[in-house]
Amino acid sequence: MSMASSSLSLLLALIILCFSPIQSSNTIGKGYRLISIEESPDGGFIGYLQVKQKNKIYGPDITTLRLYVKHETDHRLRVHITDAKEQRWEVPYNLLPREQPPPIGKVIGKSRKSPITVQEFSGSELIFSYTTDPFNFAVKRRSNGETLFNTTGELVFKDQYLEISTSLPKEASIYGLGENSQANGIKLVPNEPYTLYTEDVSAINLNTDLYGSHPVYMDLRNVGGKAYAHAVLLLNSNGMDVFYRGTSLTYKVIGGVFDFYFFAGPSPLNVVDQYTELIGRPAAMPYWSLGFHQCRWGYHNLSVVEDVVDNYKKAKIPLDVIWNDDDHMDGHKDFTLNPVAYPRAKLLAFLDRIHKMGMKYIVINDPGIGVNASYGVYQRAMAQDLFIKYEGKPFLAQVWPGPVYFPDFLNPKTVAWWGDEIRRFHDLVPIDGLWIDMNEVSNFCSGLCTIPQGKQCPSGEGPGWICCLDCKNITKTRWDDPPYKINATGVVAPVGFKTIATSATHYNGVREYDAHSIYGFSETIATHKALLAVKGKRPFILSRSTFVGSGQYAAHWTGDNQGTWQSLQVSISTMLNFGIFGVPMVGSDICGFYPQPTEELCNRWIEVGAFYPFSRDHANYYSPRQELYQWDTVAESARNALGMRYKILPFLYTLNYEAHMTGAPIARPLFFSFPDYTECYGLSRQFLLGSSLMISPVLEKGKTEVRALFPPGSWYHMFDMTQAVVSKNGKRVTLPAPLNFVNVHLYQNTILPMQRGGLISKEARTTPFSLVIAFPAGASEGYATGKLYLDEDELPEMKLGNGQSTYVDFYASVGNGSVKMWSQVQEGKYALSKGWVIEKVSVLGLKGSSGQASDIQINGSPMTKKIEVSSKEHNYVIGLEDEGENKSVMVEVQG
Ligand code: MIG
Repeated sequence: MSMASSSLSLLLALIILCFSPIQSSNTIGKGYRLISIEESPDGGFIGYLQVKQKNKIYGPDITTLRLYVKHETDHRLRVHITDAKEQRWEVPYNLLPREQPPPIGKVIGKSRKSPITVQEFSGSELIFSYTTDPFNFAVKRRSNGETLFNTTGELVFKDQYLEISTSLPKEASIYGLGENSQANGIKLVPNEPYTLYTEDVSAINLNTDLYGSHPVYMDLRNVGGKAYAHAVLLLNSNGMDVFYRGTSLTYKVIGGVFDFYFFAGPSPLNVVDQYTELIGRPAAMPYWSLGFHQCRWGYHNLSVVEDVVDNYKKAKIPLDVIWNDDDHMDGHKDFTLNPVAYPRAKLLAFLDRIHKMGMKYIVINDPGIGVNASYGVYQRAMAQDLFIKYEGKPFLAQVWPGPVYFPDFLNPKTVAWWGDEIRRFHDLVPIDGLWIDMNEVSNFCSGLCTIPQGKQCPSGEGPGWICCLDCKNITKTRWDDPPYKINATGVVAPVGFKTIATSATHYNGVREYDAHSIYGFSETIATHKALLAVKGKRPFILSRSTFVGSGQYAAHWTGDNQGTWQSLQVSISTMLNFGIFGVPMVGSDICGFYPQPTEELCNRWIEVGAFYPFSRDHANYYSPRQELYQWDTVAESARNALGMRYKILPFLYTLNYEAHMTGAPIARPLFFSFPDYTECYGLSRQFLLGSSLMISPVLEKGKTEVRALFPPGSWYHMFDMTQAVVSKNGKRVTLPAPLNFVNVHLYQNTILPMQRGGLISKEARTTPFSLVIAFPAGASEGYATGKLYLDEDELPEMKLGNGQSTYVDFYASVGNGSVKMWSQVQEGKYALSKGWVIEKVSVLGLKGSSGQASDIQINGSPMTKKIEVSSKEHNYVIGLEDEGENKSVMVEVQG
């Protein structure tokens, strides 16, 4: 981590700030008084806070708190508040590596004798200031003086209840705080509680806490026509309610510490860069994972799976990955094969066949390990005592296999055992990735259960998901029944409901109460480690539960949605939020998980889903079949939309690289590219891939037009590049959108690398490239840029400099009657060795008719078509590189 700003922050600036008197919004206490503050040797500041007046509401106050403030980088400020005397639970530093605050209990530096009135100290772009009595703090942006965070009211800090509020200007647009299905779109709506606690609650439940916990928000403000974005993370894994009231935000947290990180931005892309610098960069994804995936719960045997693959081929719909839900398992037990429905020899032959074509195979895996004395996986875990415990015994729960115990992934031995089980399973079935489900963690029962005497608990679907164990209420400790009740599941459901009892214990005495929301995260890390070791390749993991940092290891799908238009709409918001959460590889079950989509809906869904970063059709056990070839119209829409996806795979892969390097989301809200354009701040029915490819889908029944917002500039129609929308100041345009057709537009100033496409990404990848150069329509002067990253995509690392990757920056300009294009190539040898060529260059937007070029020559040869430079003689080698200047002119077009 950078220590760059620490010396700056040593310069204590004594500036008097006037805090306006603040009306207290809580009635829980009188807050804290700052009694001392001094520099800490690591360049931060340490202060002590004394409670002003004790009370017993939600438990006794913690008398003395320690405040630790540090400018960790020029753009990141940390404010950490904890008990001054006792170590409290924090998100484990081994799971989410980051700087550690100085240990508590030690007074560092000299105590300041003189009373402190109001002080400010600063480093970098974020200025921290505070008042002493009551203690409050504020964070300001240096460059424009804006107050970003300004605690109001009185701080509350009890063992099981922490409360803090900040005021917000009315004009702030707030995004994030999930996982949550936001019916109102990406921009948070005031007066909704945002509850964060991982829950197995179907994603069709709107505005309620779902599978993941991401206590981070982005705040976008337009100050005098210029946009500024910043983000605030409260790094805390305990359950919490965040109340957003439009002009304030209140956190009510049931444990842990206040560990705030402020990220200065100022652009949305800067924010995600700074955020993922802290929490971990999004995972490198193998190329094939950007292809299309087909899954379903209820592929009853291998022949069905084989049939699905064949039908995709017949329908000429692209397919890269075929999945199994738990149907392949024996009695729903992890790491097993059903010998009748999925005989191993046949499965291996099938995998051999599809692997040869370049296709991949992924199966599901649940954390619950069947309690079954003859089950090796169980035996080996029992032998090492690896399960989460309650009153000294493994905590009994029920999931698909019937009675189960949950592995405790906070125990390093569990991580090793899990790795070994994955290795054993991989020896049995050479899977290409893992899908980890039910890891919130989900339990069909609540409470303290035993296996009923003389009764067999059924496994599997149907009755299998009704709790059959004998259960009684847990003896209520304050962990099972905390004084403040978060709004878990949106209904009054206590913590511990249909999950592990919150008084259960993990490794080292850690309480489930604290670690609940990192269960899936800890399993994800263990799974990633295992797959990497077993396969030696870039792992692909799909996880339902996520936490801050999960994106470094896994992709995410948005859980159990419905085959409804609303679920289709909501999928866009959730996807865009996960981009902000640092989990850019995300998508929803295409055509809906249950009960079943209409043919029309499935058409529209694949037209959106073809542009999800993670694109997978998945359905429930009880739903009718919904593979894309099941309806002729859907098959056609799929060929159109996925056909386009497979042509832009090199672009998507480059976006994955960008995400991995800088945290930039693959799918982005429009405000990422047009932050000054306030019209798009709440836009949730359109989205961008990268900075300039805009998807404007139909999201309503019966519509054959779409009214889409076009931010200022020229937008070229991807399915007919002679068409352009020229938007001078930003406008809404009604576009035709027949059933089989989705509107996708490319923004000016872009060079888009494409290939010919294909039915499997492995093949599509070997085809020649084309470049689309989009200038502002009709401009006499203009420029365009683009980039392309290529590598050996199954190598664990995605980076330049290993001899197996190439990076190209493309540039083009138009001016003085001529179009020039050139490129800058890094590590060109790899691309050259692969023989990749550019077969076609299309130039859009040249003067003349609407967005079309005329009389253009390329290296002296006249163009045959109007807008396309297309000639066999012009095979431009991407890797062409002038070693000396590291730059090569690839093509010159004369206007
Ligand atoms: O209790 O494995 O969200 O995608 O098909 C349901 C069966 C368990 C939930 C997942 C869903 C999956 C299903 N699982």
